[in-house]
Amino acid sequence: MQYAGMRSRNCLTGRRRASKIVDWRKSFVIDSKKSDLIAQTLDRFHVELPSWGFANTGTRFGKFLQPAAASTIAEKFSDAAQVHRWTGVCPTIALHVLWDLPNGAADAAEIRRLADIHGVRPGSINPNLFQDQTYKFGSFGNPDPAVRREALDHVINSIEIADALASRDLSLWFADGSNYPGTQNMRQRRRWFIEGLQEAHARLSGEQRMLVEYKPFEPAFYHTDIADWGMALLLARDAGPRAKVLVDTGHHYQAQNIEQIVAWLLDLGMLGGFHFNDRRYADDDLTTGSIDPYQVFRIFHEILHYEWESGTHADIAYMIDQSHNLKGKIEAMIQTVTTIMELFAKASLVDHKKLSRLQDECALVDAEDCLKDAFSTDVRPLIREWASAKGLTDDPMDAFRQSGYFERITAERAERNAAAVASYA
Ligand code: RM4
Ligand code: MN
Ligand code: MN
Repeated sequence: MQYAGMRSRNCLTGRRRASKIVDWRKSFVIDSKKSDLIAQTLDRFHVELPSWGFANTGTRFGKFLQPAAASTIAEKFSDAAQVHRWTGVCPTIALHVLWDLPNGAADAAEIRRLADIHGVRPGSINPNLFQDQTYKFGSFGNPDPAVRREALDHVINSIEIADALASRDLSLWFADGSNYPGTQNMRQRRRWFIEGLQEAHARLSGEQRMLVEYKPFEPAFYHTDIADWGMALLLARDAGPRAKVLVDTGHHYQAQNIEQIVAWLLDLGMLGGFHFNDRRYADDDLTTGSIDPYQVFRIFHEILHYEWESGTHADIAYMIDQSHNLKGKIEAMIQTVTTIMELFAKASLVDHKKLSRLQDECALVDAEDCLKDAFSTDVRPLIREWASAKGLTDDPMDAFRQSGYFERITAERAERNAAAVASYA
């Protein structure tokens, strides 16, 4: 161990090591640069909250009902506004059409009213093509043309909702697939998907985009029609220029290199957005960074490295897609947002110029350490500094807990939630 002012010799080179005082001055200079970098990075960082993350959701075996869970869209807006109030980086909420706008575009006026009250805008619009009985054998890939039409009409209605709410992104996830080999024509279903996506794409206007999400399995257990990023990419290209790929971090096989997918999609100009969550096994929808924070850091690093190299801003919709069966809904969301901010801030500290040089030189140890130095930096004091300068609390979780909001909604909602259905069968 070294102490301030102590000098010692490097055992390999025999050269004198710099004293701690010099190190300290150096780190002070770097720290003020770091705090500027982090402030610039966080100033332009937003992450979207999912309306469904505040509701009682569970596993396929059942739900553990929480007394404070939101069950109306008004409650979801109110809860999302809490997360934004204390973190300052969540100005939008993703809406799931069937769950949040059961009357379609007719509900848009109510959504706008809630947005005004709570200061949180509607974000991506998520059609629901998996819940109705009619979708038992799929939606866009269903062999029945009447069901395919119904699915397309729902997507078109969703685009009308997006129009009415000035929402930019239509976020498409399809549960389509099959459970048994030989039971469906996969090539034919691909062509039906192209038809449906092209027709939907033709309805987009203004700044609107279509995000195509992929998932390897669940609810279908033999084949999924959009199983991976390659299929999503090809379908998005077929759909039209406003279609991009959405990467849900929980939708990959074990050991898949997600940041490589991100790097490729960036290079191709086809990365539209993210659904953040974490997983240990499958699509577990655990809080982001709870299992593997380094993975999220590596994803952010690829994005920021791309931006540095290309001198462009990557126009990516950062969204959370989580449901919390055990943790308190709002606390889990604050924890998630805080973690995402930390990992994004860490990634902004990578010395890109140095890293590029080390990559060119194939200086493996130094290049890897360049990345890990940023990951190992405790950015929390710098984020607190940024938050205070913005007039935000420097401890979102504590501020939320002190606010009394949780106690109030628990008292208001407990009775209704206790009467909800929790069973699996
Ligand atoms: C899916 C997928 C979708 C989400 C639904 C609820 O697994 O991640 O994005 O809307 O879950
Ligand atoms: Mn998702
Ligand atoms: Mn999912």
